Amino acid sequence: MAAIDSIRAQQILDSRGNPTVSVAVALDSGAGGWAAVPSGASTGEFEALELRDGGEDWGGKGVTAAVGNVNGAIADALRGADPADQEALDQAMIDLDGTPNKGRLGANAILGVSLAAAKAAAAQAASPLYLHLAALYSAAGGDDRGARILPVPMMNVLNGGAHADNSVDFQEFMVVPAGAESFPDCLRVGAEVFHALKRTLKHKGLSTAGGDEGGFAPDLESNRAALDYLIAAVEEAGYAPGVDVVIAMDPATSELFSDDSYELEHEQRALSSSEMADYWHELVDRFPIASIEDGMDEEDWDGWKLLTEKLAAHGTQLVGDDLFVTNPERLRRGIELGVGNSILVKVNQIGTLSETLDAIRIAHDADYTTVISHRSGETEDTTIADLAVGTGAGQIKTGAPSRSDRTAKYNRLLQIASELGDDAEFPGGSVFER
Ligand code: 2PG
Ligand code: MG
Repeated sequence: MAAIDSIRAQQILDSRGNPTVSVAVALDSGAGGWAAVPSGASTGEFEALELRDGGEDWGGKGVTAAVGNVNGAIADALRGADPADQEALDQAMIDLDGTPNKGRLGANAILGVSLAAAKAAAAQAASPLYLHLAALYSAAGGDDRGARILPVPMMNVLNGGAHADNSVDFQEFMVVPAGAESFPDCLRVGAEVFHALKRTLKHKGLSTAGGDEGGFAPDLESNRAALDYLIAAVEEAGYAPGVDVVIAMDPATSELFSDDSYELEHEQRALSSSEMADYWHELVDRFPIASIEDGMDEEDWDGWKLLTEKLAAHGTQLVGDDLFVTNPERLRRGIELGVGNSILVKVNQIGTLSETLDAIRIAHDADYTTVISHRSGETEDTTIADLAVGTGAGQIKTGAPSRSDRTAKYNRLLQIASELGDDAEFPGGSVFER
């Protein structure tokens, strides 16, 4: 058995120019693994804690304390441990932290080690990461989906909300080329639509400057206008909306909710939960929207229930992000209440790989779909691509087909697709069927 020899963290930059944690785990065999931690902007209230230094430097966003926790307490605790026993490593860090939200050592410190250790273990076994993650997932009781399903991507081509400085309230307008036959084909269609959208916006004299996730961030008069532009771009690229390409949205409404109402600032109106549910109903009637994420606030469980009942007949995928925060407990509560039918999975919301795999397993067992997701602040780390294939999640959300922090994940999936060759499966639109 190879054992952990050293764990070294360091502060690096994320895609927004903010500090984040990277970790290198070295084994006594000479094998090793490296990981970097992502960071959100529209973070859910119930996420595990991202430890930031505060103070003057880096606008208070330094992570030297988190780095120190890895190089000190965590490295001391895990030296000599078996990197292949992911659950034991993660549990040791959870125990060492001792808080419910990883607030003492920092979820950013813990996650960096959790992911880097998994990569070291994969390297030691000379196994591609997605196969190693598939083995961990099945050892944790996950359903065996064969580690050959390439995920259907949600590509965020038009950015608003907390991810852009424009006049669009909703955060993400995504194209999903669900009619494609394979992952590489799907990516090509998404990129073609992305370029067509640029031409369409330019033609109208609108800005083609970018938002945090690589999509465009024009000033528009309404959220509906954003959907109109998406449809126009799909057509301009030569595809049929609703057949070749469907739409997914993440309005991130927890960011818009205050005093019991949803404030659509740029449309100058506020909606109650029931009006918000009607609003979504109208939109799915009018546009080929296959998926809505965080259509209600993270604590508006009644609103969520109403939305789920209203849109169930339409077969709309209703994804809980801020609602579930990749947290097995919150997900279980949602399943019991019949709230949503899908979970967004972000490794840094919960802070360990083991708990992430738990959340995916619970979702699959309850027939909830799973969407593995990036954060708006990303790095070159591509772990989520392997996680999507390893767990057979079926869907991934990792931004526009633009900017290296986003394309790194798509490019990793292309690599996996070519490695799998004829064994690769691509679910296309069937991924939304339950
Ligand atoms: C989201 C994410 C990723 P952030 O809300 O789904 O797109 O954004 O990382 O800012 O929370
Ligand atoms: Mg979200």
